[in-house]
Amino acid sequence: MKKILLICLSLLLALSLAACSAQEQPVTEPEATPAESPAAQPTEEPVKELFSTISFDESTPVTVDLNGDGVDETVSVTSVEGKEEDGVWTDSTVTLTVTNAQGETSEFSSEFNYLISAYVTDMNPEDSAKEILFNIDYWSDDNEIWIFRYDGKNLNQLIEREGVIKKVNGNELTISERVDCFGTWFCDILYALNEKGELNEVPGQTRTVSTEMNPVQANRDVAVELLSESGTWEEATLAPGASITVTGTDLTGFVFFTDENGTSGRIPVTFDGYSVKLADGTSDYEAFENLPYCD
Ligand SMILES: [Ca+2]
Ligand SMILES: [Ca+2]
Repeated sequence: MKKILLICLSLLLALSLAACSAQEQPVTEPEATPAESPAAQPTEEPVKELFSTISFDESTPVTVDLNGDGVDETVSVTSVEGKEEDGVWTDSTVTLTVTNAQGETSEFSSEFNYLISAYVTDMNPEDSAKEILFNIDYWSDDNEIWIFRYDGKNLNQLIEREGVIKKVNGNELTISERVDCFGTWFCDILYALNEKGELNEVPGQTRTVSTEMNPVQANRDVAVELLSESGTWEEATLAPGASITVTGTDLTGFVFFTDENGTSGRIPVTFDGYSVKLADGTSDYEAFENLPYCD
């Protein structure tokens, strides 16, 4: 009987030990899980990833699928400096080349001074095409922008226009453009490319201008509007000798500034081509001191 009792006790002990070890196992398993979890993470990433704009130049050609057929093309740019040979001048050229997988090339080339910038971007994520932006300085700030698409064989031009590309963000481009306003030569304007391949100004923006003559000084009474604390524009007058810092324009009806106290203000103007007229009919050159003439 004692023997049977001993056997029973031994069995109970063995069972309880087995139960203990069985309970311990789940504790060790979760410890192994964190080490495996990084491999499981990619399934949680977003399905669609937006194309990021690529900047390229002569030293860094780009390999990218331009026309969405799943096969990469190579986009490159080369410059050849103009030279004199036997009394004959050859102009400088900058050439944009797309080479497809078959080695066929499509080029855009012209006589320009130097490359400012070149990008591959995706201005419409809904279609398979990507766009090439090509910005050249022709001569002494005569800047030209082209936008191309590639169809697998040829570069097709969407846009040719003046300006310097300052920023590319999807279908939006910030372009520095020539403007003659309070002694500044350029202002930055935001454009958006639509699905038809047209570049339009983004409405309701203030174009940033930076005049080297800031602050500028009034030499007569100038009708302005100052932004009140309640957010309304109130009529005011700049006295002769008052200094303002010109900050921007909407290129339609106002030039914006801050005054000596840091108050925001705007001057009602009319734009006649590139020139600016104040409310009393005088030009910005007549009403303010030492503004340089711009072309
Ligand atoms: Ca392709
Ligand atoms: Ca696209």
